[in-house]
Amino acid sequence: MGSEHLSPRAAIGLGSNLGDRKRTLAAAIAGLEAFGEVTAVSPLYETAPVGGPDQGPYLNAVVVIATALGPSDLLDGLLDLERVMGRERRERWGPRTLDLDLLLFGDRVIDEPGLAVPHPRLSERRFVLQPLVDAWPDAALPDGTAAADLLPAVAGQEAALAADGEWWRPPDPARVLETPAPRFSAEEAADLAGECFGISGSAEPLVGERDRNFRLTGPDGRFVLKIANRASDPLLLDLQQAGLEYLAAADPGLAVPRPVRAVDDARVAAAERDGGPVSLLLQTHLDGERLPDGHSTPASRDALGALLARLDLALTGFAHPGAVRVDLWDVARLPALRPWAGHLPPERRRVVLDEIDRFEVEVRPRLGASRRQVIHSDANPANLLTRPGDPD
Ligand code: A4P
Ligand code: MG
Repeated sequence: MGSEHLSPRAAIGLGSNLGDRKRTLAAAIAGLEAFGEVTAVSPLYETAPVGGPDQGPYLNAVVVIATALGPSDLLDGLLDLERVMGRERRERWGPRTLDLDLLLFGDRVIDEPGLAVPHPRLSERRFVLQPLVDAWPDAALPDGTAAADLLPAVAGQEAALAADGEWWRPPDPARVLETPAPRFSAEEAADLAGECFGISGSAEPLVGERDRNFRLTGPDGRFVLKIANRASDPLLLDLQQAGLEYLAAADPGLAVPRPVRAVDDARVAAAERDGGPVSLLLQTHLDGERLPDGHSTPASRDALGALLARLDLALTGFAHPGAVRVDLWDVARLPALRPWAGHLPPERRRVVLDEIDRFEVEVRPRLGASRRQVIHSDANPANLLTRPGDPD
């Protein structure tokens, strides 16, 4: 909370009326944490659309952050976040997966091309004012008008409480590691592949960390069937397959698995077994050998660097509502690991905590204003295949 004195408080309005609205807004809040410290989140309101064409109801909320970014860097960050989460810009005031508006920035008045603060339509809209006052009861416009005093004039606009309290807290990211991979035999896997993907063949188990994986071999070729961990977020499963579809179109020559759609054209197939839901992904099988443990030569590092560069280039422009998520592996969320430092011996703990402090002061403010895109960052040897007999 100490940073509140040092950093201006900014209020950000969030809106969504397409897709899984609540999930999108919760993920957006996880994304906002890159720009500063989230100090308050309003309840969630379902609101009737204001202006624009005929469209579905919105979910709206307001987030308050203490940020070291300047207002135009913050706005750039918000626009980037909208983009990577798959916002389509079609028409003004039209339906959208995610809209992020900078409502207030301390007591600043800004009137520049592309940035007006306070947000020009703030005082006319209950879908903004109500959650703003909930999250920041003494919020005021730069001229001193209390936001709460503007509420009676908009009381006629529809806004129904959709969720209060902790609606935005993401599921515990450690849960998927603690939930064992689902148990299925090879016969059951082959059976599921036929039912969900119309593919016949024999199945043999593969190793997997969180999911239950099988290699399928049959008349249609070789595939990898992944039976997802029950704790997996469905949006993230969809993200994996959507990313592979994007790669297939952007760089068809890239040696990555190709996703296969289910018989009902879903990216992630859904079935039921033992009274519970099962989510399945199917991808083409890549032939190759695992990189031998510890193998690292100039040639192999060079090849890996080139592959990753090509992969990330091909992912340029890829957007998906699941693209922002809370993950223990996300370097941008380093400070979230602080509580775990207690498990380290004292001398190493000091080094780690100092590094986290340095990250908060020096890296995080710059990171927030940097451009972002989805990239692949887990090229560890267990995730790589090489040409048989040629680990370079
Ligand atoms: N821009 C300038 N100032 C700001 C600011 N303070 N915050 C520029 C955010 N953006 C700002 O925005 C267009 C441009 O505005 C941005 O590129 C930025 O440079 P946009 O989001 O692409 O366009 P838009 O959202 O379609 O238009 P606009 O005018 O921003 O619409 P609003 O005011 O955001 O309204 N009804 C309900 N119930 N709930 C809603 O959330 N939202 C809208 C959109 C309409 N009706 C709604 C809701
Ligand atoms: Mg907007």
